[in-house]
Amino acid sequence: DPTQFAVDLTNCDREPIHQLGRIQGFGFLVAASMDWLIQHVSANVGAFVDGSPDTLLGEPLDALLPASAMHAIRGRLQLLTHNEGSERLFGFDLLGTGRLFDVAVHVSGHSIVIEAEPSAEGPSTNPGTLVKSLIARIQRTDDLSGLFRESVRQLRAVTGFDRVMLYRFADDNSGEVVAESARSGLESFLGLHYPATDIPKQARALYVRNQIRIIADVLAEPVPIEPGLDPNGEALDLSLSLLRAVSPIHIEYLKNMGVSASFSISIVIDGRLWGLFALHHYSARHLAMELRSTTELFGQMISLIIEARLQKEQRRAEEKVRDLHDRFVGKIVSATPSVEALADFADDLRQIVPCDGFAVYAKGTARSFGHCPLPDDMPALARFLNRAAASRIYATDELAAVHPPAENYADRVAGVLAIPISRSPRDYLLFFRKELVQTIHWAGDPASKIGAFGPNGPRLSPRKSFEAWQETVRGKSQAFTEAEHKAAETLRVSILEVLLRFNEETERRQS
Ligand code: BLA
Repeated sequence: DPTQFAVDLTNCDREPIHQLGRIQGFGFLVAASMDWLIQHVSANVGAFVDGSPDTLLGEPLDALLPASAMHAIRGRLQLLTHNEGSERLFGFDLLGTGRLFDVAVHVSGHSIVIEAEPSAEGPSTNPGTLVKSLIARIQRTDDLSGLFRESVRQLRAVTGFDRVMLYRFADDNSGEVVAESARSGLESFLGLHYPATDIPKQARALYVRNQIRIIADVLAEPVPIEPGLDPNGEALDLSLSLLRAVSPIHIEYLKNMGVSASFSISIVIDGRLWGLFALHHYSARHLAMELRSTTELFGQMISLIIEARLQKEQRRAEEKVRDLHDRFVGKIVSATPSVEALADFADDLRQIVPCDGFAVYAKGTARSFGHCPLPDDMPALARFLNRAAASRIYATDELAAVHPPAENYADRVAGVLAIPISRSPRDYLLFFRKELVQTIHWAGDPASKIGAFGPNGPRLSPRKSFEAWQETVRGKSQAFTEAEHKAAETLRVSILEVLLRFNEETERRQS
């Protein structure tokens, strides 16, 4: 029985979070077979409709819903593509009683799933108008970080949550809070990193398919779906559900950080979970399904905008590096080019490949700038590179792992990119980076304000989680990107050409 899975810190990537057999009690769920017989209902159904699990299970759905609702639901189902996603009806008289519901319908396996929650009272802003004005404000920002800041600000204004964060995933699926808008007086999480395990892989996969999830009240008792297993022994798959109750381990995380309600919206780029908006509230908070759907649409539009901006930003960065490169080449051709003289252009070179330290190693001696190994450590590093870099660019974000003597200067250098610039003895331009964790600090109050932790202890808290991330990157620098590799390769070719031409001219003059 999947609902009996005992989850702890060691097995959370195997918890079947889409099949926990429970929903949140602010709405109810009815699942029917393809021939419209009721197969499952949530145990709280009696609070919303005239009936109970006992009287409803096995009955035809039209015993519960009027013909107008059956018609509308059939119509919505036809809008689904390959039975993926869910369709919605807002402010809909589902039961024919005059009471209005927001309704979501989707297909799960061999079931049609209908979820309903009472509609918000009072006038609501037209979703189209709202998204249009949100997007207009965001389009006016002129760079990515401005766009991130504006989007969290807008989401906070629209939802009223106490804190809105934009959480961006790195290639290793760890994440960083890249923008935050929070009610004053709250500790900031901006700039902090968390390990991949904080959002396990089945959750990340689920968030690509179903792009919003609310946890309206971490203290609310989840409501079981009855029966838990169908006659074939299977639990209803709630992947596309809007009412799904979430993993108890994540509830513990939220409680440990003092959060009472959470809402998150996926940012999916190229079919991958690029990041998510994480919204927190410090008391219970429910958002009407219509507003959740509006923010879901906002999430889809902002994903497209971020994708376009990332491409633009990348083009801009490439142009900038090309300009810097051309300027540098212009300067060395008019100087007296020699390998040693390259050190005079340290400032230009450091802009082309960003680093914390730079050195020119030529004819057995080094000229160093910033965070570098000591001169005595350089010859051993050069011998290591002679073996590693067969006249190619070599880069590592964890030098000590491949060259143990680097442990002696781990306090200054964790990663290096090396450009070989002559054959024998081999000379190098060296771009050093320091350990990443040294550059990121927890700025918050060191005394945790929360006294009690759940059964899994303090691990499920942002501070312990940040520490866990620090452990995963201990001894590593920021990795050298593909673009930086390319820039370095272009630099290598240009420098060799300039040096070669100069040597030829010198020889001609001498003969
Ligand atoms: C889900 N974990 C999540 C979600 C977030 C985080 C944003 C999405 C669900 C939501 O909307 O709340 C992580 N939240 C964070 C982080 C911060 C934050 C890092 O506010 C930092 C400020 N979580 C753990 C560990 C496990 C774990 C160690 O930290 C497992 C061992 C599990 N997290 C876990 C699970 C889910 C989750 C199972 C999925 C919840 C669900 O959708 O059912």
